[in-house]
Amino acid sequence: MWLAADRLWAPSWREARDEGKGFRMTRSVSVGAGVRVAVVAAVFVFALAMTGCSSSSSSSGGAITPNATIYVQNFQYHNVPATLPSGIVTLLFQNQETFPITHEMIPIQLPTGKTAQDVINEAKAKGPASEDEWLHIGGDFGTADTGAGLVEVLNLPPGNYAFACWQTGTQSGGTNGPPHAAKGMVAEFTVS
Ligand SMILES: [Cu+2]
Repeated sequence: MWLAADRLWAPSWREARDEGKGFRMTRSVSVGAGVRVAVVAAVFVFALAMTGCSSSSSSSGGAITPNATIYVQNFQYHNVPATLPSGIVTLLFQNQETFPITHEMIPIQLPTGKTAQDVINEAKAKGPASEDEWLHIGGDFGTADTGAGLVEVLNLPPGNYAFACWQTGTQSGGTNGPPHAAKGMVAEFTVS
């Protein structure tokens, strides 16, 4: 059942991303098909919960209870846990800007010795293309416009990671500003 939903739904999701950033190369760590399906299924269930059935409080589908709710305001992530447990973690990412803009929360691995500041510096120096310098963990979960949110399900081994946003929208409505990572939209976290 979820496999069918994956086939129907995932391609249009990826196409939408490709249209937004045609040059972007997806370079994600290969996770098991089961995890990939679980991620898609989790987002799918969340989407269903957000778009309908609001009167059904006793749904048998099982509501998602995130381990943490992270939100973005003023091009900064807020409430990013300093440490997350290894294993499967569910995070709700919400765009709570006061102006219309698109954000994302892409998990990347930080190589030994690298910090969020390095991600910021590379984004300043190389622009959106700097995204491909970092190993994407768990893939590209898509974007959230102001007022919207999405669920990310991660299965991470111990290590150092960061969330970052390479979207290029500006507060005044432009589309080709610096990647938000260059404005400091990067947050480190540790998995132990
Ligand atoms: Cu952003």
